[in-house]
Amino acid sequence: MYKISVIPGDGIGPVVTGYAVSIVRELASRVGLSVEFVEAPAGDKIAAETGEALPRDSLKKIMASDACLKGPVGETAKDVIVFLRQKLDLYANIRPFKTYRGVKTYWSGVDFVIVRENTEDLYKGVEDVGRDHAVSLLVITRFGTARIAQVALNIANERRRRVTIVHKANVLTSYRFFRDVALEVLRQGGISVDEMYVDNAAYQLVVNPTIFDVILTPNMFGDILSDLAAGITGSIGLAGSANVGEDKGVFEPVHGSAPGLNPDYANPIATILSASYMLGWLGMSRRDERLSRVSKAIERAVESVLDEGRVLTPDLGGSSRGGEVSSAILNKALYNLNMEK
Ligand code: GGG
Repeated sequence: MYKISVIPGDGIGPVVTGYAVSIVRELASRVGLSVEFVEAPAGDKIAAETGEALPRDSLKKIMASDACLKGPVGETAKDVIVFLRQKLDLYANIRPFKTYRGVKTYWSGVDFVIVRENTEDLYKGVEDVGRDHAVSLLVITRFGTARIAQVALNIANERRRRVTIVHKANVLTSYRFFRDVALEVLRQGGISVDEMYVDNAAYQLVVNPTIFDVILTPNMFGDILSDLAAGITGSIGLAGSANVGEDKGVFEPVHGSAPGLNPDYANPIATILSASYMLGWLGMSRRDERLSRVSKAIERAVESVLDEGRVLTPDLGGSSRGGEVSSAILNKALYNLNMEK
């Protein structure tokens, strides 16, 4: 039995996490997996009700679960996801970006992963604010950089074996340190390694995104470049992510809670893909092939739906509801699982 904690979140969060949970529940039962979902409220809404963005009871549920699926939270990101990354030492934030045939984009053939260091940099939260000043400490350690570089290396070895370290070494010595430590690790790996200033990386992502395979970057640059990368793929509604450490994982869409959007028309794919990454990670860490099969079935189903381009939410130029997209993905994933038999 696997226990999955679910943070429904704010805005469109409860609706998109609901679709992802339904898909996982249905597919898990088909391969004989027993999965229990435990709701762990966090975010703006629960903060308004209780005064706590991440109530103690929710934290307990998350820590006691095998993995957590998290919806977007509104203004309380710092108290929820940034806190969880620190508390559970989820040091690797893995964010894949791809273009699909049925989604209108300027570029085709884009396929890269941003590997974002997730516990250090300015997001460490070492800050001092007074009436006339505000200071945030930029923390980069050898330990933190070496372990995220190792993650980038491992991912590159499963892909096209190329890592681009993105930094700002010409201005900040902390980022020069990040670059140098990352280079030490990656040069031992027998893969192709290059480096780029973050400003140039932002430009190259817009004018030449197919050059990238794995981008390794500190926390804040990873946050910002992720939204840019999502824009290249047609919509931030397609970008899922994994926050993982040695034995814990929280999986979430890259997008925010979109409070102005009708939740019925929100794109659920980022959350559905995040659920697929969660099952893939759990399958590897628990050595359970059934989880990996469901994960792959979902990912392939998303790919088919987006390649066909017939059932798309308005962010992708379509007129379908999130529920129709979710059903189309579930049907294709069921087909994928049956075809394996
Ligand atoms: N990029 C859209 C968004 O609102 N993301 C939520 C957020 O800011 N999360 C904090 C983080 O990823 O560091």
